[in-house]
Amino acid sequence: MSMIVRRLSRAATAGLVAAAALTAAAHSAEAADTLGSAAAGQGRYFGTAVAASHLGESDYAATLDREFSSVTPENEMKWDATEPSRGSFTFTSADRIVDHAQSQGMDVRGHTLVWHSQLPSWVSPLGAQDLRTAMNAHINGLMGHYKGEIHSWDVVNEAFQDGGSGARRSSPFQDKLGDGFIEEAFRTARAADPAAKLCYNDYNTDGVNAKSNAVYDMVKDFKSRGVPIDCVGFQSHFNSNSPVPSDYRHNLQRFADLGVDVQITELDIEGSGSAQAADYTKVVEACLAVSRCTGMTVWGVTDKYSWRSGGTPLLFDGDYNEKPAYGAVLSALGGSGGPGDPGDPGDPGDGASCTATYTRTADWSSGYNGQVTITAGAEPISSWTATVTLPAQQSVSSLWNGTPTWSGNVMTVRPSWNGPLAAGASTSFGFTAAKNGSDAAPTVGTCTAS
Ligand code: 9MR
Repeated sequence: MSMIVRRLSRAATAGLVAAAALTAAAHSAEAADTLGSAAAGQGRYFGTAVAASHLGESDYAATLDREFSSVTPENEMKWDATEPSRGSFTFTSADRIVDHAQSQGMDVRGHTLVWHSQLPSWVSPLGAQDLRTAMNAHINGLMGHYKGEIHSWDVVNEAFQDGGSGARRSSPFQDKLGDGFIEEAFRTARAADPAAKLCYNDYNTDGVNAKSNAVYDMVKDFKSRGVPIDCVGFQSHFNSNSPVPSDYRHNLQRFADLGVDVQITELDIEGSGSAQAADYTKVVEACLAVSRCTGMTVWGVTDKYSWRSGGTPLLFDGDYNEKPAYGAVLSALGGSGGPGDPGDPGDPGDGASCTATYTRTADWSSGYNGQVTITAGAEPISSWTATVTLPAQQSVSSLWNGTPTWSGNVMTVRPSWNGPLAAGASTSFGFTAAKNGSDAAPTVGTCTAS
């Protein structure tokens, strides 16, 4: 199909798109308990990277449609996917994502037009003048096809080097066209779709460092000379080697102060439990503290499809369960998982919950010490109840950090001082039992939370 035909047919569906957006807005008004609706309450979008190949998986699509208000195609708009041979554009996979997003009233971020990676092999050998022509034609091809349909475009991606130099990264564009290729790409992009926000996007620029200083200087220069740029994307791929910087908010703010929007574009944080949740909270709070931070995008729906799946860096586990990090983000966004609203009953599958696990912490011939650890689920909880069934012969002589009531050999334990728990946080109670001839372990029943 030629690009022109596709452009006309995309434009013809615009009325349907507007209707879908209205439906989604009405839905979010009554359900302030999802990432997208909570972020909307803060005047922000909350997005995710999406792969077209997973849209047919019902749990994937259901989680995406329920929670997110923006999507970024993870690979489908890149140069190798859209113009694998010169002048021949293929939009099948990218269109699938855009069509899905529009049917759900979601925004679309375009990613990415000019990048040294995922380039088809025909690009690198081109001579300077030909490369310039090809770059502009690629920008025009993509932005023309999606004209009026993309909220923000990552026009240039990752053009600066890591390390302390603040230099531009070597790439066919840099090496043949020099520093000016970035400016040229932005000018071409503005003309191709004046309605789209034009972003520069990079990683390891999340705190103040030589690389972010170099990007800062470029944005400042662009603003002073009237080169069109509207936003800077901070990818925000974090792990123990690259933690959330302590000056993250300050860095976002100094870019915003140049007169551009800032967006968190590819957020993921390796880890688990309350530590991961706390890091996510820091990121969300930083964005909310900067009025020009217009939205956040996590780099995938579920840990199992993450580019760093081994590091479980996302908000939903491989079975699409909400992780403690999910509750933390929702809470930080002021959603109904917040500390003032634990166990929201209008939130099916997202109520207050806890788990209880048992370990024997000391053992001697006539007795033992047992410990039960209570861990809150994806929402903060105000209280918990756990049952422990002891073998018939055994008896408990003392119990600490909990309040027991007895029914036969079943003890029901409630908190003494340690009822409220943050999402993913843990407490424990302990007890001393006499074996009276039975060395068997007690069984811990279901933990209930409120
Ligand atoms: O998540 C993307 C992964 O599926 C691709 O294999 C990879 C190829 O380079 O790109 C990943 O996305 C990258 C994004 O486009 C730019 N910033 C870094 C992301 C993670 O590598």
